[in-house]
Amino acid sequence: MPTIQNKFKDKADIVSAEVKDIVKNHGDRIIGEVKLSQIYQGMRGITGLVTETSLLDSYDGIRFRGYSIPELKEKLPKAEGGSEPLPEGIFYLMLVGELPTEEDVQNMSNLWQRRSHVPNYVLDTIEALPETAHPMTQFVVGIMALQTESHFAKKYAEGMSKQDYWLPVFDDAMDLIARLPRIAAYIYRRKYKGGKHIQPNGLLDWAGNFAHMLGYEDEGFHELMRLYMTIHSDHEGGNVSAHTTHLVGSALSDPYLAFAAGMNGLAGPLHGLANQEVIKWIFEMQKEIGSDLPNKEQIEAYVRKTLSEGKVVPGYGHAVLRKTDPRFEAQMQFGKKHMPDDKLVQTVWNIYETVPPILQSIAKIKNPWPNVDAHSGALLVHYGMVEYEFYTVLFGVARSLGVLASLCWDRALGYPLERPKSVSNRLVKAWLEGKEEIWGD
Ligand code: HAX
Repeated sequence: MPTIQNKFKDKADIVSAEVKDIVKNHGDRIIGEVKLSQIYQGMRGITGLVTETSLLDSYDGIRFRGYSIPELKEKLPKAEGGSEPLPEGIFYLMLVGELPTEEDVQNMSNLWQRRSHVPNYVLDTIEALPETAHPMTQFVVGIMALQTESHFAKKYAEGMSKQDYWLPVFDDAMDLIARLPRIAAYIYRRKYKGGKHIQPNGLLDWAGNFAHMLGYEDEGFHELMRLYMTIHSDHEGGNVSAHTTHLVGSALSDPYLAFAAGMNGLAGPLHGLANQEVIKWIFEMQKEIGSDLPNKEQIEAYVRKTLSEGKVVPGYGHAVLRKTDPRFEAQMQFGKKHMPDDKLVQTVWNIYETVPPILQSIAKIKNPWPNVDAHSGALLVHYGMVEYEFYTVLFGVARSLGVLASLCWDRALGYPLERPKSVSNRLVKAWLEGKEEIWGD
């Protein structure tokens, strides 16, 4: 049986030949036009990247290698007795483009298990930070400390052919994914559980072991982690964390440097930090209203107050999606199955009934529907994980699967340094007055 590394390389060689052919024979085809408003407004809708692992449709939502989340829930291998997909499976699918067998997933689990050792100096580096440091800061510092382990950085320094870049990048990606749960769990136990750390359990799957190291032995929480890691893994290439990882990687910065950069982007409140903001906002609403199950009128009044203060309603809206995020729906289904009577979860559902009509009435808001972050916190709180500042770290561990699979593809396909053209306001004004050409070199 070919190793995962050989299987990836075989696939990549085929795609690499296809890409060369596309660029050679069709490179002059025009696929869109760019409006001035788009370059001022976050480049929305400009197609500028190729990403293999997943594709986002505004109405259909995310598809991983063509498979929707409901399809993956059915088709990906599960843990024994479980019903949620194992994240090892989605990584395999994103990396090689084929659904894995049970054996493929077991092999991936074993491979990550073997690569999971985190050197003590990494933990010592985290310890050097004040406990009060945000968990995302501790996470990025941990990743950066681990960078000394980079195969790519070492091989590049020794001198390496471009043809060989993919292999040490692949090794770094696998090492990083294997080690992130330990780093994340270490930060959680350090910050919130008095430094009482829990040793890994080599018999568990990647997400199950992560849940175990965090200190949660409830099988429901293990199932939640498997689902959470799977649905948060990727969201095509243009989102801030994926794009940043790709961009920094394009400078041949090694996977540790590139992934840490992506995580700094995930730590922004308009991106991954929204998951902590949602729960914080709901807790504040409960406190102000004086009820742990506010009714819809109370929720509506609180939403209007949030908007009147010039703040965003966290967990709602999206740069690409124009309907309820299928990742929100997957979490809602999990809630209905495991905790239908939980008041916080019910509050999330009541917010879902209340917020969209309000946001729909505001013309400038393009998407009034909930995104992935609107639901995740309430499920975590149900199992006792109330420390919402930690939530984005969970997202970060999950996001490693997609962005690092993509980084392997970037190097295997030989994608070059990313360097879009920018213009100045002065040039735009001169161009509008017909005084200068905007198309420079
Ligand atoms: N509440 C209030 N106002 C909102 C809003 C919301 N939930 N969503 C959008 N708007 C506002 C924008 O702030 C913007 O206002 P200005 O023109 O005054 O700046 C206007 O509506 C147009 O925005 P848009 O075109 O609809 O949306 P964008 O593509 O610019 O932004 C965001 C998308 C996700 C950043 C935005 O919807 C938002 O801030 N949502 C709340 C934060 C959030 O949930 N982020 C997580 C997104 C998913 C994700 O990446 N998870 O990791």
